[in-house]
Amino acid sequence: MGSRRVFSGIQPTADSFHLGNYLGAVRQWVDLQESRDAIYCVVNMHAMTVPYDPLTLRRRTRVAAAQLLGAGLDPERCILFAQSQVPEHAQLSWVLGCLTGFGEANRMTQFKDKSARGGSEQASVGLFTYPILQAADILLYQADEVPVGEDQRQHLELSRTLAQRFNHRFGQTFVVPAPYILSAVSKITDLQDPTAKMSKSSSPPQGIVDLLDEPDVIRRKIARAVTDAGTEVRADEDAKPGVTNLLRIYSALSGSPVEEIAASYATSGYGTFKKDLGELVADTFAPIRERTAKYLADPDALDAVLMDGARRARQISRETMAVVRARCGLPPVA
Ligand code: AQP
Repeated sequence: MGSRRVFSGIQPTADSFHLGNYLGAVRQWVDLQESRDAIYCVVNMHAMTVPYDPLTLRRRTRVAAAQLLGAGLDPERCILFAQSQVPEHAQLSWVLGCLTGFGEANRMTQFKDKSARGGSEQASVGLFTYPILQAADILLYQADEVPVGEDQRQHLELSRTLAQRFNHRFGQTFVVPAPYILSAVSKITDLQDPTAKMSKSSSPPQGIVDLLDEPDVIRRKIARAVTDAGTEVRADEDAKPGVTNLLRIYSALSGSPVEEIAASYATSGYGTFKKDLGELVADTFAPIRERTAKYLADPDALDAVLMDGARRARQISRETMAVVRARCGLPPVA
């Protein structure tokens, strides 16, 4: 038996990924390529579900791929491509959309949040059907596990439901994927509002640490992170959500347990703690930023990596879609 397969995607919706994307997803992607059959995707079609500019989307797709490579993805150890390069994603999405109830799709909280932000009349049908395209991304590759942050749990549950429904109606076809969510890093919060998720589209710039921020900017943002009343460095989700978020980040990047870190800053107060954390984040991101710049300096080579990944991905996705068509009563494609 081959190794278990993982699949995950990330949207090119900003000029940089942030600390939440890195700790919640990308770092797991890098680790998992060592032990799993790993397939990763820059989900540029998902980025079209909100208003966008074509040139910016093109640029950000490259920037996203460069950051993933800069963070440690290795095309020899995983498949990396852009979603739009593999047409089977959209094809399977249609099939799954025809199996999804309107009420079921309407219960997705991310759609509610994002459409409420832009005015629900303005929201696109693509934003509404986003989780169905996401299910297609995952099911096409028969993924066993999907490394994501906590915010994606509901979407993943829909992917599981759709896989089971298809299998039940048309015969065993899809692997039912399991979430791979590490609770310690699954919800990194906004530095300015520690009750909200750190988010590319809804956090203010001061609330986000970008992977590509200059070291000085990183140090400053962490130094200005909202901490809570008092001076004691200790984890307490309810009373000290800001400090708790910073402790989680510190722990994830240093490998030391939260309690040990809290104990070592017991007498020094927030200032020293935040200064050291700023250094730690800056030191972690600096080499990633440098490697990303190198990949971006040669866009042709970057495009070639994605194209090669897309070719390899298509060998799998074509096979899945051929089975899906046959099961659904659709003739083969020309
Ligand atoms: N704050 C977070 N903590 C932990 N994990 C997070 N992820 C996102 N934010 C956090 C995880 O990062 C992966 C890629 O996310 P995405 O870009 O595809 O979309 P998202 O979840 O919607 O992230 P954002 O930053 O909020 O982007 P926008 O604003 O564009 O929608 C996913 O695995 C996600 O769970």
